[in-house]
Amino acid sequence: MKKFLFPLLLTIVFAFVLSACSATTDGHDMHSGGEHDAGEATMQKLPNDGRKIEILSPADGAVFKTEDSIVVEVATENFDVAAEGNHWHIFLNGNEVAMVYSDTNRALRGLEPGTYELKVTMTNIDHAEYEEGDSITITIEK
Ligand SMILES: [Cu+2]
Repeated sequence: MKKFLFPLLLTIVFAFVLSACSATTDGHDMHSGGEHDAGEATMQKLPNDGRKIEILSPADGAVFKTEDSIVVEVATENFDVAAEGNHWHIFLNGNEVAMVYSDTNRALRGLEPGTYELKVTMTNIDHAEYEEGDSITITIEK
């Protein structure tokens, strides 16, 4: 009986890990591109060299309802978001949720209640990020 149970347990654990992985991958579908899932965490950060990005809205500490559309608007200096390949990334609690090309705003919807660190970074055509971004904290209430 024990000899049978152990592989069965392994299979269950493995299936669980697999489903957890695919759930994470689904989240990445919010990317407008989505072609840079692999190796992102290990990708080297680029020095800013005078490039700046600032979150204009929401305000730091802003509170929203779950049904709200949260418009993230940024301003950049020495970084043209409309230039070929240039774009910026939005992270919620460290998870990348959007890549924005040729625009300085993006609406986020359907966030679960909770407190989130909302972070933005400028990135080049290869999705390599400039190390200094900007971040604020927002809260979503039911
Ligand atoms: Cu990117």
